[in-house]
Amino acid sequence: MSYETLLVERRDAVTLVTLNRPEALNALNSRLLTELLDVMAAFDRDPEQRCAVITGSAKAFAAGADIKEMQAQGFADMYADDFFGGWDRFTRTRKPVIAAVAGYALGGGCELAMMCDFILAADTAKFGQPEIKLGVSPGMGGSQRLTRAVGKAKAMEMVLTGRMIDAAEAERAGLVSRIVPADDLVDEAMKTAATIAGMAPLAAQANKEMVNAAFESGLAQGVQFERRLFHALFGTQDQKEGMSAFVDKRPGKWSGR
Ligand code: CO8
Repeated sequence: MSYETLLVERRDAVTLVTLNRPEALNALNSRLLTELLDVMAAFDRDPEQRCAVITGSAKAFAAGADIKEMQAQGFADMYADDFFGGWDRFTRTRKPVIAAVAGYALGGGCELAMMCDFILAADTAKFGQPEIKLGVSPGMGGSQRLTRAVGKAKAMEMVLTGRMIDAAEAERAGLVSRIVPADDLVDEAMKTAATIAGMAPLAAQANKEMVNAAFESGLAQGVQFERRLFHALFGTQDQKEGMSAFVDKRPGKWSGR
C-alpha cells in the first residue's frame, strides 16, 4: 500500500517508516496522522513484524504539527474534533517502536519522538517545544513526557523559552538513549531494531509495557489536561497572531488576550 505522507518498508521483521513531507519539513498534518495510525495498526497485527523504526529526513524528523492546518481553528473546532486525540492510539502500539531522529524534532515532532519507546539521535538532532512562540503550548503530550524525561527545570525552561537543545544536551538530560553519526543513523536504528526483533516477541511486548507503566502513571490525566488547555488557547487572539505571523514570516505582536 502506498501513502501520501509516508514511505513504508519492511526489512525482515522490522518495519521502517519514513515521514515524507519534505515541502513542510515533515510537519504532522491530519493526513499523516491517519496514515501513520494505519501503518502502526498493520504493524501490530502482523505476526512477522517485531519492531518498528520511525525516521524523517536529514534536515527534519518533524518540525511540529502543521501550523497551516491549525492556524484558522478556534476553540470549538479543536474541542469538537478532539484535535490530536488520535495520537493516543499511536502510543497504544504494543510492539517496540524506535524513533531515529536527525535534524529538527520540534513541537509535535519532539512529541512524536517521545511517544516512541526510545530515541536514537543523530549528532545533528535538535529537540524543542517552541509552541509558546506561536501563542500556544504542547498538545500531544509534550509537557508531560518531556518533564518526565528531562526533569522539571530543563522542561520548564524549554517550554517557556522555546529553546532548542542539541543531541549532546539531549543525551546528557536523558531524552535520547544514544547519539550516532548522522550518516549511520538509519542503519544503526535498523540494527538495534533487528536485535529487538530477535528477542521473544511476547517478552519484548511485556518489557515495553512494564517500563511504560513506570513512566506513565498519571500520564493520561496529564495529557488530557494539557489537551484541554491547548484547545483553549485556540480561543485567544495571540494564537491567531502567532500562527499568522509564522505564515507571514514576521515576528508576532502579542496582545495578551
Ligand atoms: N507547520 C507547517 N509548515 C511548516 C512547519 C510547521 N510546523 N515547519 C516548517 N514548515 C514549512 C515552512 O512554512 C516552509 O514552507 P514554505 O516553503 O511554503 O514557506 C517550509 O516548511 C520550510 O521551512 P522554513 O523555510 O521555515 O525552513 P528553515 O530551515 O528556515 O527553518 C525551522 C526551519 C526552524 C524548523 C522552521 O521551519 C520553524 O521554526 N518551524 C516551525 C517550528 C514550530 O514552531 N513547531 C511547532 C509547531 S506547533 C506544534 O507542534 C503544536 C504541538 C501540538 C501538538 C502537535 C500534534 C501533532
